Amino acid sequence: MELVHSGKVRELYADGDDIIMVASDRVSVYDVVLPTPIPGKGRVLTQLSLWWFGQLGDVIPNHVISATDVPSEWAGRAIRCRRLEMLPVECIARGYLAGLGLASYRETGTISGVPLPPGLGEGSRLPGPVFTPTTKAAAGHDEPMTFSEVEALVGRPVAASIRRATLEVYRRGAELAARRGVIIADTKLEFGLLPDGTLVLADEVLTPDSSRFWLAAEWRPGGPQRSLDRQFLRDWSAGLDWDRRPPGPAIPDDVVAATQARYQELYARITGGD
Ligand code: Q0Z
Repeated sequence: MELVHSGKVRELYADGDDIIMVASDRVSVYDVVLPTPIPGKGRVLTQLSLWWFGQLGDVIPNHVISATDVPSEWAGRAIRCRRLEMLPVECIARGYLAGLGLASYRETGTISGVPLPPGLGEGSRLPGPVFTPTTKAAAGHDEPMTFSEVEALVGRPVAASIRRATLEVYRRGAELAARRGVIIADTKLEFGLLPDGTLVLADEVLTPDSSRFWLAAEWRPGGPQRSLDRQFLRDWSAGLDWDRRPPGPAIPDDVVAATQARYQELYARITGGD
């Protein structure tokens, strides 16, 4: 199969008119891929994404063709998808202040041009979820876009549709996760178009590689929050003499096992299965 795109932790292949999205067991910390895989991570994230696509089927159509009709060596961690014309916008919804949203709020009191009330801090819940799109840079960093820039790029009707769909997917996902004690602070979605112009939800959905997950019981606004999946890796790597530049350090067995358990736990908690 033809390799179309290789990401930090995933690969995209073309198979005739379809594409096959394959999640690896690779993991990144502070944007650096570590040399040690987390066994089962690709499977857990793929299965979580599939579960969400199912839950969100009445919000928007998605790109999934089959979770099983994939080469056997990728069984469980690959999805056969409809090949779409992808929109050149990273669609981010934020319900809580963290990361780049926090940085923007501190500088301007706004995120993506949306004014926010004063007095919010790191980890604060926003009055309502906000659409904060960014460019899809081929290399380097994604840049924030205003909604007008999105309109100019994809046209007004599509811009309005992706904003509405992004916020609705986030609301539905956050509400479902909240019932199970998990906060989804923010999430990044990607959309594409079918040849007839139908808007389709693509890529991965509401996984810990595309979203920030916090345990509701541990939520303490006013400082950094513990990441449900990656905290073991962050805590361990913080104690190393590592400048956070590649190559990353090899992960010891006990940290691999703890991280593996967190991914498994997250899946079980959100889906109610195991
Ligand atoms: C997804 C990405 C990955 C690296 C393009 N259904 C689709 N049709 C056409 N293109 C895509 C999709 Cl999902 C598409 N990406 C993101 C995924 C590895 C980059 F697995 N880029």
